[in-house]
Amino acid sequence: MNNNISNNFSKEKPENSSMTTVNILGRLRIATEQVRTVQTNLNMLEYAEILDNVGKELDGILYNLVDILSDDTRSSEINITSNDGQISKWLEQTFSSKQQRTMTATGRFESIKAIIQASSFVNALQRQLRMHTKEQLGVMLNLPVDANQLNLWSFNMIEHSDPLTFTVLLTFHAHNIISHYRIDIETLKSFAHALTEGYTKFRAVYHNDYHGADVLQTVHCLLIKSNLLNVFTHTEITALLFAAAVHDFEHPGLNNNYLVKTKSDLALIYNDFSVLENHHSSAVFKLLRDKRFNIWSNMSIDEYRIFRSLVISLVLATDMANHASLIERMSTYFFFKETNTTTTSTDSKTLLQTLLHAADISNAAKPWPIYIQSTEKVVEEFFIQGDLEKIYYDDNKPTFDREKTDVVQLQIGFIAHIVCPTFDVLSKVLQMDSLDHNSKLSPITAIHTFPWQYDLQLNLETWRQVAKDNDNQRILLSQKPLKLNTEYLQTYVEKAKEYLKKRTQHESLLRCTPFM
Ligand code: 8BR
Ligand code: ZN
Repeated sequence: MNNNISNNFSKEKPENSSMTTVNILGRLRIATEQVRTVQTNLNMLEYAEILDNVGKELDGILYNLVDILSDDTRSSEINITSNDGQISKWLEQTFSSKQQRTMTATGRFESIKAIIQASSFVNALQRQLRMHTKEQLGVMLNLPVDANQLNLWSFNMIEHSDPLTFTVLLTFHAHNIISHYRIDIETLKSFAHALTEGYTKFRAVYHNDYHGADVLQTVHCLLIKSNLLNVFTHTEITALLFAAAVHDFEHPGLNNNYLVKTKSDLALIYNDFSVLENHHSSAVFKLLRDKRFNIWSNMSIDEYRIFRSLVISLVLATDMANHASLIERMSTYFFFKETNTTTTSTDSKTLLQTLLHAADISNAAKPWPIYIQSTEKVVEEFFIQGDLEKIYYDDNKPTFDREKTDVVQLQIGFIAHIVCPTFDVLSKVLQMDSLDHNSKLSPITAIHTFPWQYDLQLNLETWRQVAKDNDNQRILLSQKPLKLNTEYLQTYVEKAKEYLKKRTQHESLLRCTPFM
């Protein structure tokens, strides 16, 4: 029998094979060469053996490739097309990077398959969690919000005062963090107050205590509505919630680009590298050194080391420059789940980072009234930066010029190129529980699988409807500060709803019609 083919393949197990790109390309070339030159006079058994060997070799190559692709020191880029060249440039510069980074891995999943298969919706842990949530900590501490409200995707943080205090207390209680680490409630309250002081220090319009609380609540919501509670360790869940709460601590309302460009102290301290994110993390750990705020005093030294390293890597990953590489890594893992052939070891950290990143940009995936309030704030913060660039740095072409920036195109670009791909990858990885059945804001979400699915589509479609009319001045009530005409925009929300309804009907019709 012609056995050349098996002789040419390495007998190593795929996991042990060398991982250099050159090695992989060489092995791939041998594999394709052998298939191309296979003799035609073989019997079925011989063919089968050759195919089996080729299959094994390709498996090994795939293992190696995914390890290379999932290496988070690699850089990724995104290609963006927007009607507005300046907006495309901003999206590309802000959400992709060639920066190099090494991070230490902690817990590992056996495989992406394990993530998906690990749990069913109704499981002991989740039931336990809901029990805890029902205990009336809110009543005990006289909090303005009850725990069940925080379980809603459509929860609107803006409607409540002192948001970090109740969100930290309720979410930490719901995930058993207060009792597990024997955290003193007064210390936790003092910590939440100190956190709020840091978030409000620079009076940033958007990156303030509301944003911190909102990201924490959103991460909590993603955890309790998905199958993830079974997948992560308690330390990982604690690190994720804590990182969410602190991830923009002491944000000055100016972005990394500005801090680097103006040679700020912070940029010099961190050598231009994820300047803000380094500061958020460093400053909060400094806060924890103070006994009055140290909520982790009962955590063991070993656990604290893992926890701290994880929190740092999660906060650093919120640098939007990591967006492209993060989504690429997450998609690579999903590829293996989809092909259903090979499983590969993957990193729980990547999933935790993706969850925090998604929560960080989730305002665009929330019901329109919540999203539009956040947008007004985030864009006004951009414009204040633009004003400063013009006044103090004689910059005639600031990234965000309140006179010139097309807010509609900015939002279309942001949602279509950044938010949708992020939530798409989450939709593929997660299984979600039933949704906000009592949501008044977007009742239609209840029939969809994911809480964000409908709102994301509606928000994007609304801006597309606005863009069609090309009447951007009418959507503004005031240019300085930016005030959007929400009443007028509501007419476009209605148009978008109609459009989506028709499109859904059309799609279901197509699905029911054979041979179309
Ligand atoms: P941080 O909150 O960590 O800064 O990351 C979120 C970033 O996403 C913002 O700084 C901003 O660049 C971008 N972003 C968000 Br969130 N909402 C946006 C919106 N509605 N329009 C444009 N960019 C947005
Ligand atoms: Zn943020």
